Amino acid sequence: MPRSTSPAVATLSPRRRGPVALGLGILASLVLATRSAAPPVPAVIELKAFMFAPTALTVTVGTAVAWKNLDAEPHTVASIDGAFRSGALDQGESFTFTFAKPGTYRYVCSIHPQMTGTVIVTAPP
Ligand SMILES: [Cu+2]
Repeated sequence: MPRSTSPAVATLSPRRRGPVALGLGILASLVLATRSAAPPVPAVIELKAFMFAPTALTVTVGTAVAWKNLDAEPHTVASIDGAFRSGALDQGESFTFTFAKPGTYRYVCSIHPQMTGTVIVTAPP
């Protein structure tokens, strides 16, 4: 039994669909633009099991990075070039440094120098 064509379908002309398609196009562009930007990274580095996690972190200029000690042992965060240096962080304590200049910042725990990490600071896009 043949189905009759619905008048509602007939009114979906390209002209009617135009604005919707345009809107979806803009939405898709926004999603793509968001995706192509640098992915959001956690600006928190955990100190646990005598390691910095993540070992290397990339952030943009102006980002505040927080190091949080989860170990029962105290740790410090000391940049090799002297850009930043925390005091001893007991378990649960944090140290925060805001990176104002692009560059590669290598750091260690001054108590356990085998603990090393890197923060890479990039200029804003
Ligand atoms: Cu340490």
